Amino acid sequence: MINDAAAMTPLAGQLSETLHAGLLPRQYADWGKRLLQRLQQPVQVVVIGLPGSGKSALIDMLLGQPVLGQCPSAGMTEVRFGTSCRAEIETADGAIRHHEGRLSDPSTLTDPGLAALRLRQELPDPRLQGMSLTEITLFGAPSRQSAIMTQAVSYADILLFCSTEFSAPEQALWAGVPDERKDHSFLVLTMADRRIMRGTLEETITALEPLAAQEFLGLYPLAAVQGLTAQVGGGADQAGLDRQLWHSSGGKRLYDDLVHQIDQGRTSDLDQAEMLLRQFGPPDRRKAAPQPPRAAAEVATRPTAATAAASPMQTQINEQDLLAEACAMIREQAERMLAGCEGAEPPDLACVFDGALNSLRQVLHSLEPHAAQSPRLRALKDAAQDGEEVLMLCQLEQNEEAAIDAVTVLMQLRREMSPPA
Ligand SMILES: Nc1nc2c(ncn2[C@@H]2O[C@H](COP(=O)(O)OP(=O)(O)OP(=O)(O)O)[C@@H](O)[C@H]2O)c(=O)[nH]1
Ligand SMILES: [Mg+2]
Repeated sequence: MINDAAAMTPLAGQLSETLHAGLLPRQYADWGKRLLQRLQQPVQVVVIGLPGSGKSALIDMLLGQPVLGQCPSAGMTEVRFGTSCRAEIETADGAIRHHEGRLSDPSTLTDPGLAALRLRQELPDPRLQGMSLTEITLFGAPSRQSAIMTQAVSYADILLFCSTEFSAPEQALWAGVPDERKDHSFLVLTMADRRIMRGTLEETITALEPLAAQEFLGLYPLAAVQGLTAQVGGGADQAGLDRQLWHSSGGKRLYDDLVHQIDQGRTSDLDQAEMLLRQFGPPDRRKAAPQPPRAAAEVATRPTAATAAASPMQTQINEQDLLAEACAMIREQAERMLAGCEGAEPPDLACVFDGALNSLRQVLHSLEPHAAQSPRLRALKDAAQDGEEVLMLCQLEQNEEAAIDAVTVLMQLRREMSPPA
């Protein structure tokens, strides 16, 4: 099956041309190739866990329809975008069978003894153009499970680890996952409704939360069956959603945070591609004006005196007012950044990188239309542009040292814009 939805965007096209023309220095070429690959395919979300841990139910809940249902287990089950609803079943002997419909249809796997190695489901769900969902089962002896985990980690952009208890052997398995993947992973405590019935949910959450905070983006108790019912049960609101149940099942929190994580990853990839093109792309692409904010991760740009003055009707502006406003905006953003990060342990580095980059872009946005007005404004605009690139490089490192560098770049620019004492 071909996923032909992933047509090349203009940005990916330019990156591809830059790579083919050999314009990227050797030390950036691998990074550029990996980036291009990521830009051309949907974000790979892998739902992983032991047999029967509730993976298929979670995927159905995310899709808002019973697509996998009780279909027999396979080593790997992919759900991705397609123009129609159809499934493909690959057996251990290499045979491939097609089915028009869903894997959950009772007629899909007619032979109960059939050992499916790999299942694929295509759905005309536009959300799947941005992400594909893959269920991977950790089966066999611990060494086999560990090998499956390693493969899954190399394949996944985001991991959802499903477990009803996150037992010691599961913890040992997860310990081998590289930190950069852990930073993009969710621990889903599945079948939470059963724990509620037994009265053990609270104590389990208390016991697991510190570990989850260290090893994952967070702990997500989930009653997936109820989360699906909230969407298909003919609920109260206009869209047929039972908001109360969607919320209380844990579905809403997991879904919203997953979408946010996907958006963040996408934004970071686009930023990196843009930076590479600005540095090394074709001459007409280099140092081009920054793009307007693209994604939810970027704060909305408030119209200010400075940005309002960017209208072509009003080309002259009081330089001091413009710079004073830019300085005030950096201070305001820095306070917001500090408030957002306060108390976060470990420190919320993404908040620092996003905040610093957004501030810098707003400054650039306000300076650019007036850069020709004076040598000082032109020099400051160039400094902001260089700062933007340094910040993007800092973002790649994602460590505390880089976060300090990011804030330093911002403060340096603010100092340069301040009136002489
Ligand atoms: N009560 C309750 N049952 C659930 C929940 N999630 C899954 N189940 C049930 O648990 C059983 C296993 O769930 P699946 O989603 O098939 O688990 P799986 O991890 O995909 O299983 P394999 O693919 O066989 O490894 C099924 O009978 C589900 O209906 C839940 O949140 N609450
Ligand atoms: Mg399953």
